[in-house]
Amino acid sequence: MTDYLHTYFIMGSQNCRGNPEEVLKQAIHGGITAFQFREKGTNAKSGEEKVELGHRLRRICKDHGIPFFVNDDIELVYQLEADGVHVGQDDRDIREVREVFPDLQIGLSVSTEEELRVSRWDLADYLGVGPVFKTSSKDDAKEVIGIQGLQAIQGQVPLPVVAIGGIDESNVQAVREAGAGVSVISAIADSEQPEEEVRRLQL
Ligand code: TZP
Ligand code: MG
Repeated sequence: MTDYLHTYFIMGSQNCRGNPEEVLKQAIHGGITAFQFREKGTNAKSGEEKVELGHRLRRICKDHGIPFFVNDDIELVYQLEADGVHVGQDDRDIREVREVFPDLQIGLSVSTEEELRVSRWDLADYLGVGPVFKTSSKDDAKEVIGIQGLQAIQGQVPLPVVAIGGIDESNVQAVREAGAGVSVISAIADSEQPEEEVRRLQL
């Protein structure tokens, strides 16, 4: 597994119990290995507000040497000078994204073997696979695939995989045992103690 995928924190202001910058700082102190800015869905910021928050979070990551990814928004990748971008099946085509960003890290979401088959996963640096468990953080989440579904996809591609969806301290061990990286929104962003929560995910 690629090192930065070990504990990959994803969030936008809409996911946070506290101030997003504070949540991110605490998560970094707890030991996250990458961050993705995903300002999306109900109550998400847009326009200038989104860009400004992005700049502040980007700065925090830079100061701490944490790779900074942007979800989906190509323009924002430029504006924030992100280290990478994550795209879903319904977002920008990964061929286009790879063409504009030949040197950035690119992540691609995959939830089924069928999606994998029709995807240009060979253009990605890693796959985000899930939802492995039930999630409330994505309105249009696909069906839960379980650890078995995760392993089925892992077995088919020579790419590092980060698992997503409903991962918390109660089930993280199974994901670690499968050899996948762990990505998390709510277990950290909606925690009263983000730093401690990150530590509890470090099996
Ligand atoms: N893609 C599949 S599930 C999911 C995304 C973005 C949300 C994961 O959030 P949580 O709170 O860790 O279940
Ligand atoms: Mg997307």
